[in-house]
Amino acid sequence: MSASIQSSGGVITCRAAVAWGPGQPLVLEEVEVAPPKSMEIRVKVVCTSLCRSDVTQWQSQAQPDLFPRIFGHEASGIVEGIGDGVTEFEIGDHVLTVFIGECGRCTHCRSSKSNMCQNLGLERRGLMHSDQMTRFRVKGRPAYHYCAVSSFSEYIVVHSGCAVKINPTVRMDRACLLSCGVAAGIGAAWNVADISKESTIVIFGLGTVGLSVAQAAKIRGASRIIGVDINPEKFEKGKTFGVTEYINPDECREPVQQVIKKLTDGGADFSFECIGDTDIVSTALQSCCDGWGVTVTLGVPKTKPEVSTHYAFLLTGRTLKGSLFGGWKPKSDLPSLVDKYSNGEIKLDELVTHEIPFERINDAFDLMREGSCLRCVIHMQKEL
Ligand code: COD
Ligand code: ZN
Ligand code: ZN
Repeated sequence: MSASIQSSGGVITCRAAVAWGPGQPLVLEEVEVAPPKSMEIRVKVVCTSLCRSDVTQWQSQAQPDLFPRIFGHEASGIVEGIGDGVTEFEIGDHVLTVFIGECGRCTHCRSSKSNMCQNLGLERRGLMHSDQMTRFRVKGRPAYHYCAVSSFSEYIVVHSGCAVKINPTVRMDRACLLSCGVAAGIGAAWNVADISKESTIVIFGLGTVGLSVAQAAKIRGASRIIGVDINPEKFEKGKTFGVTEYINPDECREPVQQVIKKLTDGGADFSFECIGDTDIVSTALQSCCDGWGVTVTLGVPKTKPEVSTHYAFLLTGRTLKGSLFGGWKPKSDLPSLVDKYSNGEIKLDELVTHEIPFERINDAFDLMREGSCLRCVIHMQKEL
């Protein structure tokens, strides 16, 4: 079964990896992809990497009604079709998809202080922003989207505000990493924490996101970058990204925040929660210093969404900051981040631990769940 384009402006029949229920292995199915509506584009997905939140949401029992569903959101592709009113893209443009868009018109898009577009924000109901409908059909039924992207399909329809045109000479199998996790980590360090030279950093979780915080902190001239992870294998890779010290909380005789306080003479300047565990938010807050310590949260919680901490940790001058997509405005900021990769200023290649053809997409889920994978790039269109 392979993509058969019946007519460029009409419905496309292609393959998609469909989840029929929470946690059920994906099944490659023939799906119909509608043509793009007004202000939308249709994209031929070239590469998609598996992000932790694809796995978290696929496993979650919280929205059992949103199946069959097509996950995936960290992706690069080529514009195949253009809906009415779209002037920004041409057929053949190389793009990254993004899970929060930039309409360019709303209060938040017009403010330099926010990337929380009011029209194209994080989509949680499995539908398209514009009409609350889906563009996929499988076995005669509608299939739900994920983050209004659904890149585990050979062709997808996205709002033109949720795609970013990139330099066509950049490797698509690497640029896709910048469409979510890596950009989120780098932006958390640069935009949200605004790390200063010589500062001390603690990063909870050395997955792709935590390592991206580390490389961004190193570029800013941080003097100590302490990585905390229950998997000791993560430290070796961490060194490549600037991690200078490693703590395994399972091997500590006292709470990890106490260990960090002793190591840093009272606490770090900045700490980052990159695990997706809201209990760690309080640990991260306690690991930074009184007075000016800043904790940035990046993780999408895997389970409990509430954060709880003693008020005293705030009263003594710490700041807790939330962030989504590292504060980047995707259209305004991502192209220059892609250029930084091309110029060798930021690393992506070292985060790609696995590459597989689309047919083996379930292996990517297994690898991430086993903890043996940073990013697995799924090649949608070619045999490997
Ligand atoms: N203590 C220490 N380390 C731990 C613990 C623990 N209790 N539990 C897990 N870990 C380690 C794991 O060993 C692993 O190394 C790391 O934490 C987590 O890494 P990954 O590979 O599972 O996940 P990432 O790095 O891809 O990102 C995970 C986040 C949880 C941060 C995820 O929410 C995310 O990608 N967020 C940022 C991007 C964003 O804004 N997303 C929104 C749409 S996706
Ligand atoms: Zn907007
Ligand atoms: Zn993601």
